Formats: sequence, structure tokens, C-alpha cells
Amino acid sequence: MKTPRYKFCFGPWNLSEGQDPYGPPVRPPQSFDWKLDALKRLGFEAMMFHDDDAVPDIDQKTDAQLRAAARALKRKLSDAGVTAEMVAPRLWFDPRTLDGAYTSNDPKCRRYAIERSLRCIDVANHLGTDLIVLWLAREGSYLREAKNARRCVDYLVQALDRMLSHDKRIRIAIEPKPNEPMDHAYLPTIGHALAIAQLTRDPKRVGCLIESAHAILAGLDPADEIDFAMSFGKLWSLHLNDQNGLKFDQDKPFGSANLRVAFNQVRALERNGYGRRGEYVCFDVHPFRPTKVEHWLAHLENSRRTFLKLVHKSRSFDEAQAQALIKDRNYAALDQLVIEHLLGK
Ligand code: XUL
Ligand code: MN
Repeated sequence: MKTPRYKFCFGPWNLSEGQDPYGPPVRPPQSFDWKLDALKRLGFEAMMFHDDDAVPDIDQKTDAQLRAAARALKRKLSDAGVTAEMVAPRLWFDPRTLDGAYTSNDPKCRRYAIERSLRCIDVANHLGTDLIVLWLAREGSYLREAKNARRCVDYLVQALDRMLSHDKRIRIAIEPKPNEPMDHAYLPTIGHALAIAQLTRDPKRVGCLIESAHAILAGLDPADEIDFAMSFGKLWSLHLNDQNGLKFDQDKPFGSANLRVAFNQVRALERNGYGRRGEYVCFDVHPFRPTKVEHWLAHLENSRRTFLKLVHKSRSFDEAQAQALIKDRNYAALDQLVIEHLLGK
């Protein structure tokens, strides 16, 4: 198998200003050009977008204005030699998504969510990417009795079908997350994402995106999620980061909380040849809130550094010795082999 050369990506939101539910921003807002320049300086190859990162105030724009804004961005990206990796509809901000987007109890709101998604596909077309990512932020319940979960599955399939028929070439990668902002999400894991794909009009074009922190929040090991998705040939993008236990989504630098879990994700990517079909390694990481302006890019640079060091650790792991220990069912020694390999000489 050809060894993949990894290509890296992040989104404008990954250079965030530090606001949290309890406090305001702590770093000054930066322009999109500043962020693109930062991405270039770091040597990343691609940028991922929400529809309104690409076309600000998208709901207020006519189709002609949307086209003009998206094409202007495409020119800017091309001039910088940067690819647009994906576009994701931001279906959690507008008041019409208050009670769910595709699964709102209000038909007018469901209609808005679908129309917004179709416009997101138009943006993707102008930016030259066929990948649409769906983080289904508000598709779930705060209160179980408030929604009919059986009907919500139908609504989700209807929305996916509308998107698939709007454009025959796009692929949809569902990014599952089990909770936050909802108490429970309707598609909490990769298994759910790949299962609902089978109910759509074109299952081959519905795949997934794994985010490490989301898998950990679901109580799963992200490495197993990677192996599972890649058994179906459906891991089309990846948000590597880290998460310390079951709490709010932390988006820590890759490997920051649990180096061994990060090592196993890299091993899973390596054994499945992730990247061979052009997939990007994206870091959905945020700076720690106290981060000074002069250290603003460090979480991205560090995540890539850790990733590449773990690629090296994965390739230099003593597989023969590991196999001998597995054969002997000496898992204590296998455990120590991994620990000492990660600790280094
Ligand atoms: C939310 C999250 C999003 C998606 C893109 O937890 O990860 O940033 O990756 O909408
Ligand atoms: Mn993400």
C-alpha cells in the first residue's frame, strides 16, 4: 500500500477569539484575509467552511449576490494556492433553527433548513468542492416528549434526499456528535450516520466525518470509529482534536488529553490508507482561552506536529514483537511495549 502523504486543513472558526458561555472574547477579531494568510504561513493546504464563513449574511443575499461572493472567495483561494475542503450549512444560529432545523416541529422552519442547505451546496459548487458536511447541531431533543423521534428520522432522510437530488455530484459527510447543544442528538455516532445513509435515495453519496472529541463524548474510542467508517469506504473527512472526559466539547489540540488514544487514531488512519483518495486531515481545535495574540496559531501548529510525530511512532512501532506478544496473550507486556514506545528512549 502506498504510504499516504498527509494534507492538512482547518477552518476560520479555529482561530477563535475565546468567548465561552460565561465570558466575552479575549482576543481581537481578525479579518478573513488574516486567517487565510495564517493558514498559508503554517503550510496548510486547505480550508474548511461553514456556508456563512464563505458568504457572510448568506440569508440576506440573492442568488446572484451569493454567486458573486462565493466566486470572489474562490479566486482568492486559488491565488493563495489553497483548496476549499468542504462547506457545512450553519443550521444552528438563525431563530428558525431554535427548535431543530430539519427536525423542527414547525414545517416553515424545516423548509428554511432545507432551502439553506441547497444554497450551501451552491456555495460548495462555486468553491469547487463536492463535499458537504452536516454537523446536525439541533437535530435532537432537550425534552424527549417534545418531538417524535420516529418522524424525525423521516425528516432527516427527506432533507438528505433533497440535497442529493439538488446536485447529482455532491457527497454528504455526516459529522455525528452525541450531545451539546442538545441533550441527546438523533445521530450520535458513526454507526447512526452510516445507517441513515442506507435509507436515502443514493447511499453511496452519504458518508461521514469523525471528530475525535465527539466520539469520546459518545463514550467510544475514535480509533474504532475510524476503522468502522473506513470498512465502508466512507470516511471522507476528519476533525482531529482531543477531549478530557465527558463534559462540554473541548476541541483541545490533538493528543493534548490522551496521547495513546491519539496514537491509536493515527495507527487506524495508517492501516486504512486515509488520504489516498485525497482526504484531508483537518484539526477542529481551538486556542485555550488565556492564549495571547502572539501565540494564536500554536494549537494548530502543535496539532500537526503531534500528528506527524505519531505517524512516525506508528511506522516505527515494533509490529513483529507486538504480534508475538498477542500470540502469547501477553497483554501486560503489549501494554508496556506501547507505553515505552510512546515514551521513547
Ligand atoms: C461542532 C463542530 C463543528 C463542525 C462544523 O462541535 O465540530 O465545528 O465541525 O460545523
Ligand atoms: Mn468538527
